[in-house]
This record gives sequence, structure tokens and C-alpha cells, in this order.
Amino acid sequence: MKKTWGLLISAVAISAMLAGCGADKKETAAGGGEQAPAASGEQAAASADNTINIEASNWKFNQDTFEVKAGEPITINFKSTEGYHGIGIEGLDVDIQNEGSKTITVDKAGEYKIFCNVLCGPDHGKMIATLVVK
Ligand SMILES: [Cu+2]
Repeated sequence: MKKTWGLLISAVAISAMLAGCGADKKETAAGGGEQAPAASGEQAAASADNTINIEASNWKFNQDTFEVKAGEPITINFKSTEGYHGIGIEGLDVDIQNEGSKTITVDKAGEYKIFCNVLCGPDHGKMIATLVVK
């Protein structure tokens, strides 16, 4: 009988220890799980931000400045909403007429001049905007 009680007590003690360990692991896993989705969500938002939509009309662009991040792919969507225009960006390989998209990566932060590359009319020279790469 003494041996049986001893085994029972040991079994209960081991069960309690295992249960304790299991509970600790669950808490740790739950804590890590809460942090992971938030971090990946921020990354997805940052990538989406690196797309700019430039629209040209007679004789201006829809924004004076367009801000993007350096070292990541930048998607440029361009569209002429009035008249026939285009864009070029000084120092960068961007050349679109009327409508189109281009993806580039700019490693060097700075300000790049966006200009209309179509001789579109009397105020063609006023069609200037700035690409700000940070
Ligand atoms: Cu023009």
C-alpha cells in the first residue's frame, strides 16, 4: 500500500508540473502571436505608400510634390486627364506619354524634378512638380 500511495503522489506531482509548464508556454505563445501580425501589417502599408498617382491637365499636375521612399520599388502611375501630356523625371529613367505606369527604385534620397515631356501648349513650361525621395 505504501508504494501505491507513493506512486500516486508522484503522478499527481508530475501532472501538476506538466500542467504548469503547459500554461506558461501558452501565455508566451499568445504574447508573441499578438505582436507578429501588427508588425507585418505595418510593412504592407509601407509598400502600398510607395505608389504615386500623377495626373496631368492643362497645364499642371495634380500635386506639386510627390513623396516616396528611397531604396524600395516606386510605382508611378501617370495619366493625362485633360489634353495630351507626359512626364520625365530629371536623373531618373522615367519617360511616359499620355498614360502609363513605370516602376523604378531610387537609392539616393533627394528632390527630383518632374516635368512634362510633351510640347503641349503655351504653358508647357509651367508643368513642373517635385519627386521627394526620403
Ligand atoms: Cu507639356
